[in-house]
Amino acid sequence: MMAESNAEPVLLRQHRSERFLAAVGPYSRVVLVSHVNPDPDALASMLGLQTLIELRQPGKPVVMTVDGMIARAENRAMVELLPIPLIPIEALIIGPDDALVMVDSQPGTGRRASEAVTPVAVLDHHETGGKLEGVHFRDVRANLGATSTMVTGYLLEQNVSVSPRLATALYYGIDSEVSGYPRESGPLDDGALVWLYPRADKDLLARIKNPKLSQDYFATFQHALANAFLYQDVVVSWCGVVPQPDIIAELADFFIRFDRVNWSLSVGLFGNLMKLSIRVAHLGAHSGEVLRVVVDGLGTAGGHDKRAGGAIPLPDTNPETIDQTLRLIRHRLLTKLEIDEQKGYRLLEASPIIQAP
Ligand SMILES: [Mn+2]
Repeated sequence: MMAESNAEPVLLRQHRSERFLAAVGPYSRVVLVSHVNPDPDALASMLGLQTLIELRQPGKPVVMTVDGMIARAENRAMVELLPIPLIPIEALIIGPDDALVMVDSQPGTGRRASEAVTPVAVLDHHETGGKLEGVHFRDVRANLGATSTMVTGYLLEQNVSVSPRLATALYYGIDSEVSGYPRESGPLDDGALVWLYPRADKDLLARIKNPKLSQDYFATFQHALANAFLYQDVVVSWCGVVPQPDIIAELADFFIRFDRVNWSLSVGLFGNLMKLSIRVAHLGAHSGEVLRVVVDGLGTAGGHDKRAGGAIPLPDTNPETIDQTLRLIRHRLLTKLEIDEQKGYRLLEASPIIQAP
């Protein structure tokens, strides 16, 4: 395990969970926020902290919010089936009596729609360093696979009894973050998974993991497969206009499994945002750094070692604007990876279409 980076020995004698509760203690309400289009780790972390605060500081309202949308079908199933009541962040007025708690994200990383209020507490596991000045409580551990692992630790420290609903959420929050290969996780993540699994509702978990998918999901895969290009061990796929932004990450995950590639970049358009997702087949690639170079001056990016995401706001969505931006992104990525752009070719030939039966 990596050493603690910024912890002072005196503070370590107190549980993190106690320091967290002390930080939100003086406020009359807690507002939990996360990154745009929250993922299962963000959702489960909010649910866990809500349970913790409601038990230890009874009577205090704790609000869970959504910034953007619940995009992936799995995430929608999680929110609907558990359920997780969320309030759109733009519908809230955050005042001086509110403790803003940010999970699975850090201020000033471009992952949120608004940074108007400085959080009282930040819990995160991303390598993308944010602006943490003025943040009273910070628990940032990039050596962990999930924020849900931290929250599970807090619940254990505070002897909170974890319901099947919460255990299911936290288990899926961690599992969905660490199930890729190679794994970006540590013994604490595994310990949390082992502790949560017997407590989780396995039927509910199975329903969350296997939601029904709409036709546009398959159409996006078709588009991305038909518009995937190889440059040595890099595959760049253009997903077109996507029905929801998270599918771009799903396609990057899909293409990185191709046995001839080590880098996968998927790009798609959602509204006027060009969204990018990168995956690397090995650890030590610092893909977040690479993607930041790729979008420099155009947009924002960040993430983990072998997984990263970014977004570029386009002035318009004319085909020429899209085409120029795509070319620039591809050029920058291949230059950074020292790959000859001229040697690219289409991943698949057009497939024959049979007569409808
Ligand atoms: Mn996370």
